[in-house]
Amino acid sequence: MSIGLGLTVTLRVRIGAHDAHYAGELVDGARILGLFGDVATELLIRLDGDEGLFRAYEAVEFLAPVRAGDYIEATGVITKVGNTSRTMAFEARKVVANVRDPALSPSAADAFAEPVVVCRAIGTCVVPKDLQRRPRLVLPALSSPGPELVAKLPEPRPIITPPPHVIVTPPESPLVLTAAIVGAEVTRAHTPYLPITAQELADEAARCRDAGAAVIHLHVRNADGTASQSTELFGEAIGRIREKTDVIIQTSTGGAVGMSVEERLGPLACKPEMATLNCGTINFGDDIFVNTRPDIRAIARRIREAGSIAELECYEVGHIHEALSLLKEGLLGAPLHFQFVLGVPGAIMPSEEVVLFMRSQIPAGASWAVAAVGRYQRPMTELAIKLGGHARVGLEDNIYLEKGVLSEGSAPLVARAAAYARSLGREIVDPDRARVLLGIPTTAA
Ligand code: KMH
Ligand code: ZN
Repeated sequence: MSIGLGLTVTLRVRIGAHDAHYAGELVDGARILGLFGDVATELLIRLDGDEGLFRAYEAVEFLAPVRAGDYIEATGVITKVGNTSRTMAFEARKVVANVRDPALSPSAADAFAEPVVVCRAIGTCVVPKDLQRRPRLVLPALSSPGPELVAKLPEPRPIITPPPHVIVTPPESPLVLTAAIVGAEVTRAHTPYLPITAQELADEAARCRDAGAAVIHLHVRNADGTASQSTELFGEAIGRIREKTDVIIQTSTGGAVGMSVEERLGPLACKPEMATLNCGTINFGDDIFVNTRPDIRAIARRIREAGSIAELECYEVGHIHEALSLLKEGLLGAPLHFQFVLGVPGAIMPSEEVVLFMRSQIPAGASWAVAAVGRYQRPMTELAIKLGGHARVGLEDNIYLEKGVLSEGSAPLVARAAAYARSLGREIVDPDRARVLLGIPTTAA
């Protein structure tokens, strides 16, 4: 996997009077780029054990003036790791400034309740292969300091790099990431990283949660690796997941092609917080994934009886319209949660136009996400995140991190989506926040 994705560093500095370059004590934009250079260097040292070189900025935006006396917090996050290149997103925020009110002392200054973003940039650094001294990642330094260090620090102690979730841009629209960790079709022959036992599923769910997933889309497998919808196996997997992590568990009611509807509904006896509702029949590769209109209605009723929230799997535009019929018939409650499943061979193929059109068909207040198959997963995930939707990644839909490079489980795919989202300033929500957004009663958790 691409170690280093999502790695985040923050520096905080006071801009001195000697930095003021223009009228009104205004500071040169280059001073902020200098801070980004220092942030980038620390990121490279943590990842590669080398200072590396800054190669290019792809974009720089100056958004608010910086003046002498301002305290600037500069954050960088690694969003892409190539063989020698490391792409980073940067943000600088003003957190303290002089008041500059003639009625007050010239030394009067305020700490802001909300930081002001002064600059954003995206840039690429390079560490030549022969200078890389990996693995160097010093993760403990990125989280809160340990108790021994805290005891030695003067109070208050705000200067240690804060954990990533408090240093990203404030949310514009919160993002729910779902990890589809196993599915029904992928086998160990496709990838050795597929979780199969309840313990493996729980370990992977916890890794995905740590990487940013709030929801786990869950299938289970028999001991021989074949797909199952057995209540007992789901119960065991859910129990193990619950021991390790607080994710929302969304069980499949799709199962595998060829299963009867009754068989597919096995997990509902576990009363999961969420369950999928497949909204139509499609060619599924060379098979047919059958969801007749009466089946869909029967499954919708059973999901409701289980007290679960339905996620509406739409593999075609018409499936959205079917879901809207169910809403009218009273079989679903608003707000609806759509998953646009794109790229199943035999069904609709992914593209921006398709996503925009599908989005245009859902009612106001409904949420939407994209789950795209195979090589479409990454670009469609990024598109959905850019457009304000939610996203699902994971081995069920795609086993590769890059062309020809297997992802070591679903967590690296989640981490990459999360890093991309952070680079755009989207807040990645934790399971509890996702429960509120999805209307899941917290008592069921
Ligand atoms: N395995 C597919 C045939 C769902 O989980 O609800 C169906 C599926 C959808 O995976
Ligand atoms: Zn599934």
